Amino acid sequence: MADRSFLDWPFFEDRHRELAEGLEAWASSHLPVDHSDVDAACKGLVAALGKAGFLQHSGGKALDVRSLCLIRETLARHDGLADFAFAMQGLGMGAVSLFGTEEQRTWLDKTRAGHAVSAFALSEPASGSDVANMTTSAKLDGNGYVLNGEKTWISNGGIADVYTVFARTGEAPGAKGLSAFLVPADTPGLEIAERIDVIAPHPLATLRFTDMKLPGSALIGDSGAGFKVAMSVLDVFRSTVGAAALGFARRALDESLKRVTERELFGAPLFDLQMVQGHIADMALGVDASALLIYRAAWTKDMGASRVSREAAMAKLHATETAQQVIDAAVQLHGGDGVRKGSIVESLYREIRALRIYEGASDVQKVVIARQAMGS
Ligand code: COS
Repeated sequence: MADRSFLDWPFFEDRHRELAEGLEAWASSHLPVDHSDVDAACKGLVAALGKAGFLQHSGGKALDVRSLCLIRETLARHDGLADFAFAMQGLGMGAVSLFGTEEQRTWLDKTRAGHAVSAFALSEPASGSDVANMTTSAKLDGNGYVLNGEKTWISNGGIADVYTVFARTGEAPGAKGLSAFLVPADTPGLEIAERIDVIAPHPLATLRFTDMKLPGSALIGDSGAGFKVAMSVLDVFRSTVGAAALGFARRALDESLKRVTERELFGAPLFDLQMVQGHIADMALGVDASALLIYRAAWTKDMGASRVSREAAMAKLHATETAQQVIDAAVQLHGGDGVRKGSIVESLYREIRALRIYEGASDVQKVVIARQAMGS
């Protein structure tokens, strides 16, 4: 059983502790699910998480980042795909939660009930980290817009019912000429150009927009404010990526504690070897340090900070990099079983890697932290 003592930290209120306990009980009896058909598994997870009420936390005017982090951490500990399904409902609707109109918020009712799947379409073939360089365009046409371009690495691409799409509207060059749009998947002009297979499979696609007509009411936030909309959403959700990494790391530590107790070497449990104790100590320290950074960032945002770029970047960077090391140590402690296809630590080893890349690669988090440290 993973360490739960962190729930007593002053970052949390009783409602967080109740949420964590309730979700733990639900996850213990519902997860993991069968991953052989990831599209069906994800849709099923969204429906189940919606029915159980947990998706109510994924969006809305009062996004509580501590709840988002606790949910991601818990789900990731039980099933990476369940974490993914929950996270994308939040990220996909993040712009609507923070900046949406009442009409746009009707989509939130569906995504929070688990009746619709959402996605966040920011990255492009030639601009991932460099958001301000995107080329997908939304040209003004009467009261509406015409959307053309390509988005790639889009999680839930192909199964989403609704996309938040960022495009160049051209009010100014670079970051000041982008806008965000709410695009239902059945809008004519959207094509799933490619489905992408990755080492920890989940629904992922390249989207192509060809002369797609959007009404003026599709605009989320102000025109020209798309970059700030995207960054504000990422400020909320980056800490939660760290929380998912923390969940994977806690599971790796748990599995390792079992392994070093049960497995004997040279006539005694593995744990009797001091080098093994060294691994366990490094893993436990890494887990607690990550948790402190994550819940510090989440608490800071929940207390009303307008920007938590530094805190969120530190949390994501530290937690994802540390989880990679913790999981690698877990694989080592499991010996051959650690690389056996289908074993828990083998799947954690595949699951963690993408978290150091998506929603801002580790290198980008360092840029954010350094600029914040310089006060710029
Ligand atoms: N909240 C609100 N405003 C923000 C902000 C934030 N978190 N971050 C930046 N801004 C504002 C800046 O203040 C600046 O506005 P002013 O010119 O009015 O001061 C504007 O946005 C441009 O910011 P900046 O000059 O820092 O932009 P850059 O093009 O240099 O981009 C990085 C900075 C690299 C940090 C940004 O592009 C980034 O986070 N990239 C990673 C994107 C990502 O996560 N991609 C993965 C896709 S999602 S899976």
